[in-house]
Amino acid sequence: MTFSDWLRVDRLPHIYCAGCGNGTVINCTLSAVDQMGWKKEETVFVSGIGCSSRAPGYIVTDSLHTTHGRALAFATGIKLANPSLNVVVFTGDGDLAAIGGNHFIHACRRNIDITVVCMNNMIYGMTGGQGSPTTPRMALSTTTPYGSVEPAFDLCELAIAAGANYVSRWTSYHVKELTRAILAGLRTPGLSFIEALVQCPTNYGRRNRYRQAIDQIEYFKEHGMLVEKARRLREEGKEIPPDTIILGELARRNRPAMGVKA
Ligand SMILES: Cc1ncc(C[n+]2csc(CCOP(=O)(O)OP(=O)(O)O)c2C)c(N)n1
Ligand code: SF4
Repeated sequence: MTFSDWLRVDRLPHIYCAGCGNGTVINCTLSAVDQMGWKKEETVFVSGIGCSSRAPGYIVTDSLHTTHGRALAFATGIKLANPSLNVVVFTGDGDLAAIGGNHFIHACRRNIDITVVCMNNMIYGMTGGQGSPTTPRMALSTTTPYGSVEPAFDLCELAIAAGANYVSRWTSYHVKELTRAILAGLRTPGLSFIEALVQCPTNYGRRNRYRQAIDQIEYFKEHGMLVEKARRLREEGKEIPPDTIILGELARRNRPAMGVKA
């Protein structure tokens, strides 16, 4: 099989805007799932609400497109009721860290054996571009027309602090690395969290100097720094520019996990 065998082609065309980064993340995830050799009838995709959360609707397996922010609560229920299922969650930064923030930290604390792929476009895309918990300082959105004054969450640091077994960050530019990271997450027992920064040309890019999708992808390429290099620079007492995106595997450990297959 290839990743395209997992797509529900009768649901096409999809709702995504031209240049949206979400499709890249869906492809990377399906490629990783395909490499696991999982059966479709043993795999479930779960999501909340948002552009990112529309992803399970395009995949042939059983899926739950739930209420906003509650994907992890539903995923927890599926996994605890039937641990033999492979459960993958698609979510957005608003879905995961705003309305769903409480579910996020507790799913990590419980270390439930699911893989969570967050398409972080730093905005509420579906509802027209409101600021989210990951909107960078001074970024423009419909709710921060003079620039966001709030500090943004680092989703990966949050997942690590809360107890997830595997945590990694890449972007829609880093297709091979992102696919490998998702594969590593699928293989790791316990909660795996993969953050994928994605461009949203419609509601983030055009308000923040990235008029074309490629402009934001180039930003990801130029501002990404491997975590190993960032650690080395810190050890040497050197400064890391504040807009640096730290990339790579940020945590891999073996805390006791819930819902692991027998
Ligand atoms: C309980 C509830 N509150 C608010 C909404 C409206 N709503 C739909 S999607 C969304 C935000 C989506 O943002 P994000 O999760 O980051 O996904 P994106 O669309 O950016 O991929 C909101 C607030 C809703 N559907 N349900
Ligand atoms: S609004 Fe943004 S996130 Fe939503 S489909 Fe369009 S480009 Fe993608």
